Amino acid sequence: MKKSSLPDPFQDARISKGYGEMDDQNDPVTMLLRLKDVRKAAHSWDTFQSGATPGRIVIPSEVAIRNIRQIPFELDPPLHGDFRAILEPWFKRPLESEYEQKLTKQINDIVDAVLVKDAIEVVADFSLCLQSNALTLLLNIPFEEAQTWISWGTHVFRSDGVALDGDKALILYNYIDQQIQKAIQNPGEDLYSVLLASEVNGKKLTAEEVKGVMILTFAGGRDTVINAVTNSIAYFAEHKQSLEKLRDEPEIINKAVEELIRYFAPLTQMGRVVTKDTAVCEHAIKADSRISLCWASANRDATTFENPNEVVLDRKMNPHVSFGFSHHNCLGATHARQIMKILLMALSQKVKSIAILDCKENIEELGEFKRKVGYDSIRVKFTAL
Ligand code: HEM
Ligand code: EMZ
Repeated sequence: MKKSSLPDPFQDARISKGYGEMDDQNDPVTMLLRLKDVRKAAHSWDTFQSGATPGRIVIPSEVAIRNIRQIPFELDPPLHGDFRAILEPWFKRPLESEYEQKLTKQINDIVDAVLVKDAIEVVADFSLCLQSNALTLLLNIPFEEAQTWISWGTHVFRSDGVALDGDKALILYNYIDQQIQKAIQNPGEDLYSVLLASEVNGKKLTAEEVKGVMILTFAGGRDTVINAVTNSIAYFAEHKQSLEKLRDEPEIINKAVEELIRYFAPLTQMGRVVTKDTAVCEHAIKADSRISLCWASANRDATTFENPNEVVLDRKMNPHVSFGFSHHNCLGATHARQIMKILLMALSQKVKSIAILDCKENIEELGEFKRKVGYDSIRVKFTAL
C-alpha cells in the first residue's frame, strides 16, 4: 500500500447492507453508504433536516461547544434558499480574473519558497499557509490578516488529541465578534460589511446571523482545503508520472482536480436529523435520531465509478459528491476548485519530484470503520524542475 493511498473502509458494508453504524457522544449515527441513497437523502430535507439543534448535524457533534446556527448550512428550505441567494454571487468571485491572478501569485510564491528549502512539514508549513492566504481573497481583506489565522492551527474546533475543543472555538467566536464590530463602525468592501448591508426577506441581517455565516466560512473551508492540498502533495510524491502527464496535457487539469477531490473526499460525511419514523436500506430509523450522508463512501460506489479505488486523472464521468449534493452543495467549491487548479498548474510546471521523508496519518474513528482522511503531519523534500 502506498503512503499516499486513502483506502476505502466502507466497501463491504456498502455492498452487503448499504449502511453502517457509529456512536458519537451517545447520539448514534446511521451512515448511508451508497451513492444513490446519499443523493436521495440529501434531497429530502423534509425527512432529513439540517435545521436541527445547532451543531447536531456535524459529526462529531458540536452541540457541546456551539449554540450559534451556521448559515446557510444549518437551515432548511425555504429560508435556506433566501440566504443562499444573497451569498452565491459573492462565492462566485473566485472566477473573476483579478481574483485568479492574485491567487496564482500567492500559490506560486508558496511553491517557490518550498523549492529552495531542505525539507518541510506540508500540513503546517504549506497547506495551512496556502489555505489562510487564499481565504483573505474570499473575504476580501488584507493579506496580512492570514498570519492570525495561521496561528490558530489547522482546525478551529479541534486540537491535537481533542476532538472538540471549546476554548479553541472561543478564539474564533471572539475574533469574529470583533471583526463584525469593526465592520459596523467602519464599513468596507469585505464580506463582513457586505453581509451587514444585505437583506433577507426585507430585513437586514443581524450580527448573530452574520456571525453564523462567518463561522461556517472559517470552519468549513479550513481542514477540508488543508486535507485536499496535503493529500495532493503526497499523491504527486508517489506518482511522478502524473505530474508529467499534467505538464504534457494541461487541458486535463480540471478533470484531475475533480478526480483528486473525488478520491480524497476531504469531508467524510455530514449528518441530518430524521424528522419522522422512516427507513433506509430496509433499516428502520426513528424520528429525532441521526443519519449521515457519507460522501467518502458514495464516491467509491462501484455501481457508478469504474475502478473506484484508483486515481484516474482524466476520468470521464465523475458525478462525485465530495462537495455534497442538492441545495446544500458546497458554497466554497468555486474557491476550492480554483485553489486546486492553480496548485496543480504550479506543481506540474515547477516541481521535478517530491520525496516523502516521514508522515503521521490522520485516521478518523467511525464506529465499525476507520478512515484515513489525510495527515497530522508529513515531511517532504521538493526538487525543482
Ligand atoms: C457545504 C465540502 C471547501 C463553505 C459543504 C458540503 C460539503 C462540503 C460536503 C455539504 C454539506 C451538507 O450537505 O450538509 C467541502 C470540501 C471542500 C470545501 C470537500 C474543499 C475541498 C469549502 C470552502 C468554503 C466552504 C473553501 C468557504 C470558505 C461551505 C459552505 C457550505 C458548505 C458555506 C454550506 C452550503 C449550504 O448549506 O448551502 N462543503 N467544502 N467549503 N461549504 Fe464546503
Ligand atoms: C461545519 C462544517 C461545515 C463544522 C460543510 O461543513 O465543517 C466542519 O469542519 C466544522 O467543524 O462546524 O462548519
